[in-house]
Amino acid sequence: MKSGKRMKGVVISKPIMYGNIATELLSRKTDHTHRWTVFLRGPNGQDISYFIHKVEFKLHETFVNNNRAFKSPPYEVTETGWGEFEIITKIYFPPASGEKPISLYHMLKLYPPDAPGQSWPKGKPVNNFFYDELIFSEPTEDFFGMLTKDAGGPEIPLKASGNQVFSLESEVAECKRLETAVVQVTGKNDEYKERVRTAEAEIAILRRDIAALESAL
Ligand code: SLL
Repeated sequence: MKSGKRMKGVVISKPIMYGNIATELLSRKTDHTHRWTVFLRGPNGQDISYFIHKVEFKLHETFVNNNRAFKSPPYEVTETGWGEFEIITKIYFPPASGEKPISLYHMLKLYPPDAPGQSWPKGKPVNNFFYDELIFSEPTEDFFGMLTKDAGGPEIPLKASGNQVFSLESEVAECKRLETAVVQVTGKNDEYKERVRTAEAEIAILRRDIAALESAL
């Protein structure tokens, strides 16, 4: 039986990985300088198609057929080209989900980051991809059924290896980095507040002195 009833208080998140890799073309027949692939996939290589209806990649208008749609994985476009631009990846969910499509904005990166004094090895791919999570708040009963259909197991591996750069371990390390940053920012904040307090006390003294001098005139 179909159920579009929303499940109160239920939140489900699904990890995704999206972005691009690019390699410089070493032999060029046209003005194209790079081969690149933009993709959306499970960060652990896991299937994500069971809760996705369609994925569209909107490329720059200079590309023929610049709106590329996929109803099944792999959700990716490989092209050659000469420039960087923003790619909109629009994810559609099954009609029964009642969910609106989600758009991800990604800057296609072809060139390596600037590292003074270091040269990028010829032919080494440039990676520019990200981990993210799709959050479904109060899904319909039908969509909940779809979202929980996978066999379970960790969504990302315990440790990073090879191409799998996002792991539970790197998540913990990232949390530690954030905690350290929070401590540093809080410390600086306290320090500046103390300086403001001292300065305000000095201003109060000076104001009193000025008032005393003015009344003595
Ligand atoms: C730039 N604002 O000027 C950007 C636009 C567009 C890149 C980049 C087309 C390839 C083709 C292509 O690479 N466009 O001709 O099929 O850098």
